[in-house]
Amino acid sequence: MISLLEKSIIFHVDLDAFFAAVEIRDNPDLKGKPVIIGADPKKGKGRGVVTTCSYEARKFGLHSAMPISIAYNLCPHGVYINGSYEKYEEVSQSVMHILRSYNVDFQQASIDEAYLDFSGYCNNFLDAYKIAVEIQSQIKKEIGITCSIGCSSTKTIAKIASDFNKPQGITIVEPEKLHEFLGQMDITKIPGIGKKTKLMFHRHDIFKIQDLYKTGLSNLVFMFGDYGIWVWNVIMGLDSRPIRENYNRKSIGKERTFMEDESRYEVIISKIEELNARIHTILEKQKYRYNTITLKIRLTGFITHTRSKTMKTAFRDEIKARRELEDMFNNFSFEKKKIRLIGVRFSNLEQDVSKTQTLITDFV
Ligand code: TTP
Ligand code: MG
Repeated sequence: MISLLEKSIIFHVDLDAFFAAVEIRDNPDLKGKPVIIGADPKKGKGRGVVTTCSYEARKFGLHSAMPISIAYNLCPHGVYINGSYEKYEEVSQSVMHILRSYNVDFQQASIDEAYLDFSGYCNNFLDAYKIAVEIQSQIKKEIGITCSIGCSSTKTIAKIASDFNKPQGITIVEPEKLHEFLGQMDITKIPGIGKKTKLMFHRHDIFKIQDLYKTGLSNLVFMFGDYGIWVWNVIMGLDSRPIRENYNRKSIGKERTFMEDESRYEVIISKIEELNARIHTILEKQKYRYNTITLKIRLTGFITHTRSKTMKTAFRDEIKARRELEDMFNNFSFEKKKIRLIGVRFSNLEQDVSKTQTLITDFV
């Protein structure tokens, strides 16, 4: 079946094993080795999780969000690196600069992915393929890392396509090949159908995308209401979400200097909680979600340390943030020094999507 959006040519560019790729680029000795970015594994006793890992590490079953202790047990000989978010942000900006230079509608979707609308630029999907090759080789040559590219007539299908053949893949899905491409995939390949929502479909014996096609629009609407319409539009290549530049690097934070340098755990923790709560009131009011949480600790003598954690998906959750901040603080060893100042910051802000727009998040 041919989609109504046949003429749209949308790219989704996603960097391969991004944080790990930057570390390997900067230290060629790591090439070919399982490289894991995340918390300190402390010989299997560490807390925290894997942020990402190289494809060599993935062969041992490692993946993002896996507890670092499990990762260590599966791959004790891996190279474990804490990572430097600032460096990755810088590399990300250079990549985005290259992509923006194509001067087509552009939307950065996270630190390592972006959408581009090449509809007016390419005449057909063969042209699109040539441009994809060019983008890949330019990023490789100028930045020294690789990416995978998906290309189709909607953002969602382009995203599924970029993930289809990683690393260094190019996957073009022409509208008439959509059913063939998606049919055998598990429904969780659709961004927006996760571990919980899939159960809703399983109850109706829908496991693969081809089961959704077989069910048909009217049954999907009967079963799931608006959500059924949304999923149908996705698999038919009809969800025409606009490409808009909205990735926002703004941040919001607060800090407090103690009247006297402080060492009491409860006092420091309650100050962190207070700052967290105050910032969340503002974030709530201004409808901002964030990807990165940073805790700043200044010790007596002005030595300042920061600890950050970045999540792939933006969120706004005071309790979760408090837990993350407490973890960062508990893992920080300040060797009996007193604390002069404490700060909390949320960055990589994204504004909530307007209610008038039909996005996955409206349904999930
Ligand atoms: P992803 O694109 O999800 O992963 P990736 O680039 O490491 O690997 P892939 O080849 O499968 O695309 O995320 C991009 C970067 O974002 C990743 O390198 C590390 C970071 N990240 C987090 O900080 N937290 C997370 O939960 C995830 C999934 C990623
Ligand atoms: Mg990636």
